[in-house]
Amino acid sequence: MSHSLIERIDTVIVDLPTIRPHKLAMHTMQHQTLVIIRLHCADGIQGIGEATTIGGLAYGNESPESIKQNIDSHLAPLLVGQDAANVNAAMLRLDKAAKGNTFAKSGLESALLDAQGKRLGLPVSELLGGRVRDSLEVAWTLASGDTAKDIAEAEHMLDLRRHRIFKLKIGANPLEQDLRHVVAIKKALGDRASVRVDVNQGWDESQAIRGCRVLGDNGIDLIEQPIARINRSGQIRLNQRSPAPIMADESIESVEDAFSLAADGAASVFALKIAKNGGPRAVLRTAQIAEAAGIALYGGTMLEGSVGTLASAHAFVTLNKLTWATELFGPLLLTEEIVTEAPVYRDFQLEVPRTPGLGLTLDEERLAFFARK
Ligand code: MUC
Ligand code: MG
Repeated sequence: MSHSLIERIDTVIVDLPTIRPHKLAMHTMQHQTLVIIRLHCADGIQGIGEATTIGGLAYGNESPESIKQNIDSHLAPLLVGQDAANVNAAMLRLDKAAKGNTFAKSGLESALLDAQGKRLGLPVSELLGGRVRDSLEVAWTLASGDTAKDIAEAEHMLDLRRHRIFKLKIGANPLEQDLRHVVAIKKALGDRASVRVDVNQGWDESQAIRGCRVLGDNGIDLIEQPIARINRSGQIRLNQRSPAPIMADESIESVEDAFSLAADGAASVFALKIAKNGGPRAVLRTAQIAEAAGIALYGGTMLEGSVGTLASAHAFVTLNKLTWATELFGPLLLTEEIVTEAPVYRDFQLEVPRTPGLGLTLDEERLAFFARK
């Protein structure tokens, strides 16, 4: 009998404050909520994972509460008694019994990989085939909602040598106001920074035709999810006419979505997110579809804390080419940590640990303090 049988899976919801309000088209975050997963194995190994979304149900189909409930009631019972060392068989078992739920599955797959890495003494990146780099360039999102504040924040990040790529959250304000905001920030930063926007589906096609042209003509490097994910034909048209590249984010809710976007020619860049594909292994399947289709890659985030951020990072360091870098800054948006040693950000990069598993240890006291009662 295997010693690596799964004995128990615990989930806890953790609410952590953000350093400032973070304004997206669909929601303003005042805090972030993480679902932390602990997978206990018979050999004494504990794997940790995280399943995190943005703004309750404002962003995706799963909320922190539904993620916890679905793991506790449906997914964990399928895994208890199974061999934690066979990640493939465990994830196939979940996929066979449960549709969708990619956020919950991503947290569980991360925990299985963390456990197996600890068991074998290998970093998760090596379980995923091996890393081709040790660190990842990380963008910062300017989303205070105020142009002057955003410029000051960008200047501060450049001075610190922490970020030189900035993504601006737009789509909530009238189009012309948003365009003035972005162009003013690009003017202030000039060639010292790459400036991109994320519209989070906030425009209709008529607005996007003008928005993409003005932004492209004013030096904006990348336009993320300008229109609704369901408007596939509009995305195809925009991808053909926009002077700046179009990146798909919300349009990808599964590996199958990635395939059909690639087949339709609906984007020239994919935002890779472990939560939206079902885990670090699943997101690499989307990356492989993109690579085969000549679509460029960007390492995306659902603003996870340290656990989810490093689960993403271990997958992204295995990729040959990340043309548009990453946005794995989630832990830096939070005022508090629930791990003993926070991920290291230095010289515009996130360093990806070479220690076993994800390379993180939960701080049990901090976790208990911030856990939702
Ligand atoms: C998104 O839509 O990309 C990523 C960075 C950020 O500020 O928000 C997220 C979600
Ligand atoms: Mg986005």
